[in-house]
Amino acid sequence: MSMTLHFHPLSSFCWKALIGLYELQIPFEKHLVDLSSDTAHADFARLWPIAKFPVLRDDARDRTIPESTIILEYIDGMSRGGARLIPPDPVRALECRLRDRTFDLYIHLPMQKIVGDKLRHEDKRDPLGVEQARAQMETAYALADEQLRAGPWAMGADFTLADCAAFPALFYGDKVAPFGGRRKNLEAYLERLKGRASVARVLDEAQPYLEMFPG
Ligand SMILES: N[C@@H](CCC(=O)N[C@@H](CS)C(=O)NCC(=O)O)C(=O)O
Repeated sequence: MSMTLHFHPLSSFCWKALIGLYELQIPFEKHLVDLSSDTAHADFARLWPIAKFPVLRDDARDRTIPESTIILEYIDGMSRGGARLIPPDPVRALECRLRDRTFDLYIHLPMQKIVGDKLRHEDKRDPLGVEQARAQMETAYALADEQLRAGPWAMGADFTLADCAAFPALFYGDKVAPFGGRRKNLEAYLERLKGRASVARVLDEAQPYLEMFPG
């Protein structure tokens, strides 16, 4: 097998890549990176100096692909059955990428900011940054809730890159900045996502690690 995903089962951005890999049924191996080990961190940083996972290594093509969105763009079209994560129509493809960016930048990253802040020593906390992160998530929740009025998926009938991005952002987002009871479309969408086979598999595999989540 030529492709290896360097990952951690609790990492939300790894969930995004895994959902896409499972959706397209791409064969790959997993390498769990324990960033608390200096050696593992150094090895990983040699692969991708930014040292954030997921990173996909494709030995057959001698390519190293970091960044969850880029990984999903890379594997799109590799599936045997021809399933795609990006709509073929260029206008819809652009909208799909915009929704992917919106989930990542305005829900997922602020969620990480809030979680990261909880992990800091009290005198290193950033209350203003956390307040801004919460406000940004609220704005993005409202936008996504409106866009999901029709559903069932972020781009309508087909499951796409935007849904891969949505699940980890909303799953962890709802834990640190709950939208349940307030954003009905988003709430129903999160439940639909949990029922999707690729997502259910990711959640199942993460189960033993979930209690480590500090949010
Ligand atoms: N923009 C990146 C974000 C990746 C990211 O933030 N990964 C986190 C885990 S969810 C990570 O590697 N954290 C470890 C660290 O920052 O040391 C992507 O989409 O892949």
